[in-house]
Amino acid sequence: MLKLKEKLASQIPGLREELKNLIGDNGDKVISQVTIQQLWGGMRGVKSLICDTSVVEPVDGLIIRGKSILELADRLPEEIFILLLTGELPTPDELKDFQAGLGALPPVEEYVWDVQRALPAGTHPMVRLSIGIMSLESNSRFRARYSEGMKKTDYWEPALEDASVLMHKIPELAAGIYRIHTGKGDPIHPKADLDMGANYAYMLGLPDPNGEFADLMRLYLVLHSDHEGGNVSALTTHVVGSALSDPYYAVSAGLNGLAGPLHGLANQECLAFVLDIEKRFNGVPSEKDLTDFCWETLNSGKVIPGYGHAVLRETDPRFTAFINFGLKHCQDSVPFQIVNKMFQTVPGVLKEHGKAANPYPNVDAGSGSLLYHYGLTEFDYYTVLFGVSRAMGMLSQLVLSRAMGAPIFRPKSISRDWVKAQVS
Ligand code: CMX
Repeated sequence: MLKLKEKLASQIPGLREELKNLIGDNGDKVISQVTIQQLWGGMRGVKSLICDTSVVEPVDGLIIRGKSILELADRLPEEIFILLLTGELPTPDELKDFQAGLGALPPVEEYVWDVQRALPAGTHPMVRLSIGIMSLESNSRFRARYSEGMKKTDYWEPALEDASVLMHKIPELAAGIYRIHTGKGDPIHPKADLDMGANYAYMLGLPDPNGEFADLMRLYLVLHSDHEGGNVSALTTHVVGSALSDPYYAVSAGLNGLAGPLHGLANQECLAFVLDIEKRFNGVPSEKDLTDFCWETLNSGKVIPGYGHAVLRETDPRFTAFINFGLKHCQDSVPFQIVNKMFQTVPGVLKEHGKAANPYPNVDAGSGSLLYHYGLTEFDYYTVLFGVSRAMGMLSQLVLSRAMGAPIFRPKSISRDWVKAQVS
């Protein structure tokens, strides 16, 4: 891990200098404006945040540090974390150093499992994950260093230490949560010689005779890792971190946002939708039956999960990556066939419905059918997988915010009366 710290230490002074000059030379230039519609419209499209780890383009989708997500689909999650942080994919040496550093960290403490076991059986796995991360907080180096008195320019160092510990512990925590929540047995400790995706698959304890499930886990962790700074979980993490609450508080808060059905929980809803279809039609429905089912859903006031997006206006390339994986490995799976059928049918229905700005699938539309195929059938757990991956984006954004000395977040709110007076 030393090489990652050294790389960041060598980059940060230049980045700070660049930022100082950018603001010094152009601080009063206007880059965005806010309409009244946007005020009440979730601030959609208002350029008011900085996020250097990734951007989301309406048509091309997720771009991490200049590289499209499809270009990165075969990489390891650890490589993506380093790319997010530094803007560069690691050399084999840098990767090895980082993996060895993570592997040398201690496992999740036993008391954390006691906390998990004490929770009632009906506790949602996302609640377990959030509580689990908070129960690890006593490890925070950021909080310890801050209370000792630390220079602002040093904040990023303990933030990186916390981020690394969380990168190491979250997969183990999440896998243990799966085993406790589903009654499958005690948590399984990580193996030091496995990469993050393979380790996560191993710790979940599901059979994986040919390593395909580990491949899926690597892909899953890569595809969900980051999605710029304005989505609910990234923004929440940023806001909480800006108060100098340590990364444990900030990531736990971000995950609470991810747990919402319009955000990360959509993946659990998607598979429920697919299985409803399978049950209703006793298999893969005809196009006509599926169209009628979608209209029934829309006419009852519900959304079609996995379709639409606040920024994307085309098929999400992350969905494409999952479909490609499914076509290679899961063609016999009925839920996967239904996902494919939906892909051919739902955009037409949503276009005719005329409300959704984007009638195409997002990342959540396909992933559940693949997990289901490999025996991960408890779909209330799916958002936890999303969270394990998204923690990489949250943590890298946090470290960079501390490195750049980001101030406490405090936009100005105005009252409805103020707006009325303004327009009258
Ligand atoms: N099915 C039915 N109606 C939809 C729809 C869908 N999949 N997507 C959007 N709409 C509707 C909205 O509900 C909204 O209706 P109202 O005007 O009646 O409120 C209208 O179309 C306009 O919405 P939009 O501008 O297209 O979408 P938003 O930016 O407001 O919301 C999102 C984006 C993702 C919340 C929305 O598309 C949605 O609810 N999709 C289904 C849930 C989902 O898949 N979420 C996962 C997103 C990815 C993630 O963050 O993890």
